[in-house]
Amino acid sequence: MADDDIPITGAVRDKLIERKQDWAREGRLLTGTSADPTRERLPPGQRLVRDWPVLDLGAQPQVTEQKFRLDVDGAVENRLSLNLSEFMALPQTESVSDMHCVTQWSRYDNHWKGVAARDLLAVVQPKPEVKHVIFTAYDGYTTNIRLEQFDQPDVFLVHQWEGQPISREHGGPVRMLVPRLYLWKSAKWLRRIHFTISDHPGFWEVRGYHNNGDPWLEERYG
Ligand SMILES: Nc1nc2c(c(=O)[nH]1)N[C@H]1C(S)=C(S)[C@@H](COP(=O)(O)O)O[C@H]1N2
Ligand SMILES: [Mo]
Repeated sequence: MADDDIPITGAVRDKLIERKQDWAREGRLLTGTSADPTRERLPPGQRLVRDWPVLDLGAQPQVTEQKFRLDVDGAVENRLSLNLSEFMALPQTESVSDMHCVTQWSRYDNHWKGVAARDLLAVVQPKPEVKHVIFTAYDGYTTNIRLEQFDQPDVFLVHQWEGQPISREHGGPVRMLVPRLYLWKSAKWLRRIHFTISDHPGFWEVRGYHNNGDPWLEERYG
Protein backbone atom coordinates (compact mmCIF):
# COMPACT_ATOMS: atom_id res chain seq x y z
CA MET A 1 0.00 0.00 0.00
CA ALA A 2 1.38 3.43 -0.90
CA ASP A 3 1.99 6.00 1.88
CA ASP A 4 -0.87 8.24 0.76
CA ASP A 5 -3.53 5.52 1.04
CA ILE A 6 -5.94 5.57 3.97
CA PRO A 7 -6.01 2.10 5.56
CA ILE A 8 -9.47 0.56 5.92
CA THR A 9 -9.84 0.20 9.69
CA GLY A 10 -11.97 1.57 12.55
CA ALA A 11 -14.98 0.38 14.53
CA VAL A 12 -17.67 1.87 12.27
CA ARG A 13 -16.15 0.34 9.19
CA ASP A 14 -15.71 -3.00 10.96
CA LYS A 15 -19.48 -3.04 11.69
CA LEU A 16 -20.36 -2.17 8.12
CA ILE A 17 -18.02 -4.83 6.79
CA GLU A 18 -19.45 -7.42 9.22
CA ARG A 19 -22.99 -6.64 8.05
CA LYS A 20 -22.12 -7.04 4.39
CA GLN A 21 -20.27 -10.27 5.16
CA ASP A 22 -23.43 -11.51 6.92
CA TRP A 23 -25.46 -10.72 3.79
CA ALA A 24 -23.08 -12.88 1.80
CA ARG A 25 -23.35 -15.75 4.31
CA GLU A 26 -27.17 -15.50 4.30
CA GLY A 27 -27.41 -15.12 0.52
CA ARG A 28 -29.46 -11.92 0.98
CA LEU A 29 -31.59 -10.83 -2.01
CA LEU A 30 -30.90 -13.97 -4.03
CA THR A 31 -33.80 -14.84 -6.34
CA GLY A 32 -32.13 -17.96 -7.72
CA THR A 33 -32.80 -16.93 -11.31
CA SER A 34 -30.75 -15.55 -14.14
CA ALA A 35 -31.62 -13.32 -17.09
CA ASP A 36 -30.42 -12.75 -20.63
CA PRO A 37 -28.80 -9.27 -20.83
CA THR A 38 -29.65 -9.00 -24.54
CA ARG A 39 -33.39 -9.29 -23.67
CA GLU A 40 -33.74 -7.94 -20.14
CA ARG A 41 -32.32 -4.66 -19.05
CA LEU A 42 -32.94 -5.07 -15.32
CA PRO A 43 -30.92 -7.96 -13.81
CA PRO A 44 -32.74 -10.41 -11.48
CA GLY A 45 -33.52 -9.15 -7.97
CA GLN A 46 -32.66 -5.53 -8.84
CA ARG A 47 -34.78 -2.42 -8.20
CA LEU A 48 -34.61 0.74 -10.27
CA VAL A 49 -33.62 4.04 -8.58
CA ARG A 50 -33.44 7.61 -9.85
CA ASP A 51 -30.87 9.03 -7.44
CA TRP A 52 -27.31 7.73 -7.19
CA PRO A 53 -26.69 6.13 -3.77
CA VAL A 54 -23.22 6.37 -2.17
CA LEU A 55 -21.58 3.14 -1.01
CA ASP A 56 -18.09 2.77 0.36
CA LEU A 57 -16.23 1.94 3.55
CA GLY A 58 -16.77 5.38 5.05
CA ALA A 59 -13.37 6.91 4.32
CA GLN A 60 -13.78 9.20 1.32
CA PRO A 61 -10.25 10.33 0.51
CA GLN A 62 -9.79 13.84 -0.79
CA VAL A 63 -7.74 13.27 -3.92
CA THR A 64 -6.71 16.74 -5.01
CA GLU A 65 -5.33 17.51 -8.44
CA GLN A 66 -1.83 17.84 -6.88
CA LYS A 67 -2.18 14.52 -5.11
CA PHE A 68 -3.67 12.51 -7.97
CA ARG A 69 -1.46 9.92 -9.61
CA LEU A 70 -2.47 6.91 -11.62
CA ASP A 71 0.01 4.06 -11.99
CA VAL A 72 -0.55 1.41 -14.63
CA ASP A 73 1.91 -1.43 -14.21
CA GLY A 74 2.55 -5.17 -14.02
CA ALA A 75 3.20 -7.36 -17.04
CA VAL A 76 2.89 -4.64 -19.69
CA GLU A 77 5.13 -3.31 -22.46
CA ASN A 78 4.71 0.32 -21.35
CA ARG A 79 4.14 1.25 -17.72
CA LEU A 80 2.47 4.56 -16.97
CA SER A 81 2.54 6.91 -14.02
CA LEU A 82 0.28 9.84 -14.84
CA ASN A 83 -0.66 13.08 -13.13
CA LEU A 84 -4.15 14.44 -13.72
CA SER A 85 -3.30 16.55 -16.77
CA GLU A 86 -1.41 13.64 -18.35
CA PHE A 87 -4.46 11.45 -17.71
CA MET A 88 -6.73 14.09 -19.28
CA ALA A 89 -4.43 14.20 -22.32
CA LEU A 90 -5.29 10.58 -23.16
CA PRO A 91 -8.09 10.13 -25.73
CA GLN A 92 -11.44 11.07 -24.14
CA THR A 93 -14.70 9.31 -24.97
CA GLU A 94 -18.32 9.73 -23.91
CA SER A 95 -20.48 6.77 -23.03
CA VAL A 96 -23.97 5.96 -21.70
CA SER A 97 -24.51 2.92 -19.50
CA ASP A 98 -26.47 1.42 -16.61
CA MET A 99 -25.15 0.67 -13.09
CA HIS A 100 -26.10 -2.31 -10.93
CA CYS A 101 -25.18 -2.48 -7.24
CA VAL A 102 -25.27 -5.76 -5.32
CA THR A 103 -27.29 -4.00 -2.56
CA GLN A 104 -30.14 -4.16 -5.09
CA TRP A 105 -30.33 -0.79 -6.83
CA SER A 106 -29.84 -0.20 -10.54
CA ARG A 107 -29.65 3.16 -12.30
CA TYR A 108 -30.18 3.52 -16.05
CA ASP A 109 -28.71 5.89 -18.66
CA ASN A 110 -25.70 7.35 -16.89
CA HIS A 111 -23.68 9.71 -19.08
CA TRP A 112 -19.95 9.31 -18.59
CA LYS A 113 -16.78 10.84 -19.96
CA GLY A 114 -13.32 9.41 -19.58
CA VAL A 115 -10.63 7.15 -21.00
CA ALA A 116 -11.84 3.94 -22.64
CA ALA A 117 -10.22 0.79 -21.24
CA ARG A 118 -9.44 -0.21 -24.81
CA ASP A 119 -7.57 3.04 -25.43
CA LEU A 120 -5.54 2.43 -22.27
CA LEU A 121 -4.81 -1.14 -23.40
CA ALA A 122 -3.52 0.20 -26.73
CA VAL A 123 -1.02 2.38 -24.87
CA VAL A 124 0.22 -0.01 -22.16
CA GLN A 125 0.01 -3.25 -24.18
CA PRO A 126 -0.32 -6.08 -21.66
CA LYS A 127 1.95 -9.07 -22.31
CA PRO A 128 0.23 -12.14 -23.82
CA GLU A 129 0.31 -14.03 -20.50
CA VAL A 130 -1.79 -11.40 -18.65
CA LYS A 131 -5.15 -12.77 -17.42
CA HIS A 132 -6.22 -10.44 -14.58
CA VAL A 133 -6.54 -6.74 -13.82
CA ILE A 134 -6.26 -5.54 -10.21
CA PHE A 135 -7.46 -2.08 -9.11
CA THR A 136 -6.19 -0.25 -6.03
CA ALA A 137 -7.82 2.90 -4.66
CA TYR A 138 -6.80 5.81 -2.45
CA ASP A 139 -8.83 4.41 0.47
CA GLY A 140 -6.94 1.11 0.31
CA TYR A 141 -9.83 -0.68 -1.44
CA THR A 142 -8.96 -3.30 -4.03
CA THR A 143 -10.96 -5.28 -6.58
CA ASN A 144 -10.18 -7.67 -9.42
CA ILE A 145 -11.57 -8.51 -12.86
CA ARG A 146 -10.35 -10.66 -15.73
CA LEU A 147 -8.60 -9.07 -18.70
CA GLU A 148 -11.47 -9.97 -21.06
CA GLN A 149 -13.90 -8.16 -18.71
CA PHE A 150 -11.68 -5.06 -18.81
CA ASP A 151 -11.24 -5.28 -22.58
CA GLN A 152 -14.84 -4.23 -23.41
CA PRO A 153 -16.14 -1.16 -25.25
CA ASP A 154 -18.20 0.05 -22.25
CA VAL A 155 -15.39 -0.07 -19.65
CA PHE A 156 -13.96 3.35 -18.75
CA LEU A 157 -11.77 5.28 -16.36
CA VAL A 158 -14.32 8.04 -15.83
CA HIS A 159 -13.96 11.61 -14.53
CA GLN A 160 -17.35 13.07 -15.55
CA TRP A 161 -20.93 12.03 -14.82
CA GLU A 162 -23.86 13.92 -16.37
CA GLY A 163 -21.49 16.61 -17.63
CA GLN A 164 -19.96 17.36 -14.21
CA PRO A 165 -16.70 16.26 -12.59
CA ILE A 166 -17.33 13.11 -10.54
CA SER A 167 -17.84 14.19 -6.93
CA ARG A 168 -15.56 13.14 -4.11
CA GLU A 169 -18.25 10.84 -2.62
CA HIS A 170 -18.61 9.00 -5.94
CA GLY A 171 -14.87 8.48 -6.32
CA GLY A 172 -13.56 11.59 -8.08
CA PRO A 173 -11.39 12.72 -9.65
CA VAL A 174 -11.11 9.38 -11.47
CA ARG A 175 -12.95 6.12 -10.86
CA MET A 176 -13.43 2.87 -12.73
CA LEU A 177 -16.65 1.95 -14.48
CA VAL A 178 -17.31 -1.69 -15.41
CA PRO A 179 -21.06 -1.46 -16.11
CA ARG A 180 -21.73 -5.11 -16.89
CA LEU A 181 -20.52 -6.24 -13.45
CA TYR A 182 -21.88 -5.38 -9.99
CA LEU A 183 -20.65 -1.95 -9.01
CA TRP A 184 -18.26 -3.13 -6.28
CA LYS A 185 -16.00 -4.10 -9.24
CA SER A 186 -15.75 -0.38 -10.16
CA ALA A 187 -13.12 1.14 -7.87
CA LYS A 188 -13.63 4.73 -6.74
CA TRP A 189 -10.62 7.08 -6.16
CA LEU A 190 -8.56 5.07 -8.62
CA ARG A 191 -4.82 4.92 -7.77
CA ARG A 192 -3.37 1.93 -9.61
CA ILE A 193 -4.21 -0.59 -12.33
CA HIS A 194 -2.07 -3.71 -12.23
CA PHE A 195 -1.99 -6.32 -15.03
CA THR A 196 -1.11 -9.79 -13.76
CA ILE A 197 -0.88 -13.45 -14.67
CA SER A 198 -2.35 -14.61 -11.34
CA ASP A 199 -5.63 -13.48 -9.76
CA HIS A 200 -5.72 -11.42 -6.55
CA PRO A 201 -9.27 -11.37 -5.12
CA GLY A 202 -10.04 -7.91 -3.73
CA PHE A 203 -11.61 -6.44 -0.59
CA TRP A 204 -15.16 -7.83 -1.02
CA GLU A 205 -14.10 -10.87 -3.03
CA VAL A 206 -12.24 -12.24 0.04
CA ARG A 207 -15.26 -11.40 2.26
CA GLY A 208 -17.87 -13.63 0.65
CA TYR A 209 -18.64 -11.73 -2.55
CA HIS A 210 -18.44 -13.44 -5.93
CA ASN A 211 -15.14 -13.35 -7.78
CA ASN A 212 -16.88 -12.76 -11.12
CA GLY A 213 -19.89 -10.55 -10.15
CA ASP A 214 -22.17 -10.80 -13.22
CA PRO A 215 -25.60 -9.28 -12.30
CA TRP A 216 -27.52 -11.25 -14.96
CA LEU A 217 -26.19 -14.51 -13.49
CA GLU A 218 -26.87 -13.11 -10.01
CA GLU A 219 -23.28 -13.72 -9.02
CA ARG A 220 -23.66 -11.80 -5.75
CA TYR A 221 -21.88 -14.14 -3.37
CA GLY A 222 -19.56 -17.10 -3.63
N1 LIG B 1 -12.25 2.86 -3.53
C1 LIG B 1 -13.43 2.28 -3.31
N2 LIG B 1 -14.15 1.93 -4.37
C2 LIG B 1 -15.35 1.34 -4.19
C3 LIG B 1 -15.86 1.06 -2.90
C4 LIG B 1 -15.06 1.46 -1.79
O1 LIG B 1 -15.41 1.26 -0.60
N3 LIG B 1 -13.85 2.07 -2.04
N4 LIG B 1 -17.09 0.46 -2.76
C5 LIG B 1 -17.60 -0.29 -3.90
C6 LIG B 1 -19.00 -0.61 -3.76
S1 LIG B 1 -19.38 -1.87 -2.68
C7 LIG B 1 -19.97 -0.01 -4.53
S2 LIG B 1 -21.57 -0.53 -4.50
C8 LIG B 1 -19.64 1.15 -5.42
C9 LIG B 1 -20.52 2.33 -5.06
O2 LIG B 1 -20.21 3.44 -5.85
P1 LIG B 1 -21.02 4.78 -5.55
O3 LIG B 1 -20.81 5.14 -4.11
O4 LIG B 1 -20.48 5.80 -6.48
O5 LIG B 1 -22.46 4.46 -5.83
O6 LIG B 1 -18.28 1.54 -5.29
C10 LIG B 1 -17.38 0.46 -5.22
N5 LIG B 1 -16.05 1.01 -5.30
MO1 LIG C 1 -21.56 -2.38 -2.95
